[in-house]
Amino acid sequence: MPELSWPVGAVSERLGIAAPTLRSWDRRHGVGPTHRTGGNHRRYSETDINRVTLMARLTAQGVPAQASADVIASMDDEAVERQLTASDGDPAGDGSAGADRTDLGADGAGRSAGDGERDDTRAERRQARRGTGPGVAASTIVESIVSAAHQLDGPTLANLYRQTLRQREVGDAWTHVFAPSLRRIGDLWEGGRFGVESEHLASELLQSELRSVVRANRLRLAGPPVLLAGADEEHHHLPLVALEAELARHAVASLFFGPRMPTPALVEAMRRTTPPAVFLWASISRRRHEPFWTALDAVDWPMTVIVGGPGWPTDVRLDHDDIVLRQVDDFDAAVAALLEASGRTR
Ligand code: B12
Repeated sequence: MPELSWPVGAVSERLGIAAPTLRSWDRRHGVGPTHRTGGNHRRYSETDINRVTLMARLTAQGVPAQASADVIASMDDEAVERQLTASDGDPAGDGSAGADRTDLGADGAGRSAGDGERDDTRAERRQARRGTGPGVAASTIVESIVSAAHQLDGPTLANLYRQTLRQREVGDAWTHVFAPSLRRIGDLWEGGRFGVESEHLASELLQSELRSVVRANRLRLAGPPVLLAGADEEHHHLPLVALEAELARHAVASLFFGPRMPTPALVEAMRRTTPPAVFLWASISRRRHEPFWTALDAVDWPMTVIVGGPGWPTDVRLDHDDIVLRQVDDFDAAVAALLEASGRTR
């Protein structure tokens, strides 16, 4: 039996998307029917309709039309279907259904103007959202972030980061969206398919959006600050920025020293502030003889030293009367250790 196919008007009615928008997605972005009649009229199959439905969800999330179309073009029919099923049952697609999230509709869509999307009114977006579900899976946002970084599309990247932070708490955003995006970007760079300029842009904009969470909470910060630093000679420090933001959400003050913190300077800062905890990040493998451990001899108050990141050996040990050393493997464990050392609970 031949597959049923639908004209534009019927698709428009079924999905609640204006017919001119459907035509524009087809003409400008290649998301449309794979068949036309002899008279050149569009006819959408069920798989075409799935693609249009995903397009509606992505653009309603604030992903610009071309970036959405690029993501969709990179997926086969089964991946599109899986994506739709995931976001039907769970808008985030990662089991976090029901989490507090802000409606992303029209205000997140600023970048799409100028490419034919102006005819998408806010009402149409709302309609599209109602007809097709409220959200998209984390994996699709990751794809969009990677694609925007690749195209050096700064405004879209910033928008995707911002919208993600509006929808998700920092830890959730980091673990399910930002860290997977960074790992993808790192792998693509390693494989020679991504320039370091994309990596820099993706990192800088992410820092700036995470810092806005810190700024928004700065008046609530209380208690003695914990110290956050990158080990000496370590250039990576995004996990520290994410930790700073999450701690700020918990009203825990921190002193942020950034990457490449010289060991003597870190120990001097510890001596001067006697913090309850220090978190030290390392992405790149540490030396055999870590000078930090010896430098900790200067500490004579009870405190916790927490190390995290793939650069640390798995068996770090410290023999010190006043210091509890903890090694953590993920973001949540780092936050829990820092909150505990600061006398807070989640
Ligand atoms: C962004 C980035 C940069 C930026 C850093 C910007 C910044 N402000 O931080 C720049 C461009 C400066 C940079 C430079 C370099 N980079 Co770089 N970079 C990255 C990238 C893409 C993300 C880094 C990041 O934040 N990772 C953090 C999270 C997302 O990843 P992860 O650590 O693997 O996560 C694991 C755990 O740590 C845990 N986890 C995740 N999140 C969190 C959070 C917390 C708190 C905890 C405790 C655990 C945790 O989960 C994962 C385990 O499954 C990574 C790719 C990658 N896979 O990390 C490469 C990567 C780390 N870089 C790499 C390299 C080689 C370099 C350079 C040496 C390149 C060069 N030749 O100059 C220099 C570093 C110089 C130095 N001495 O440090 C390699 C490292 C390989 C290695 N192990 O040695 C990577 C892995 C890329 C790759 N695939 O090859 N980089």
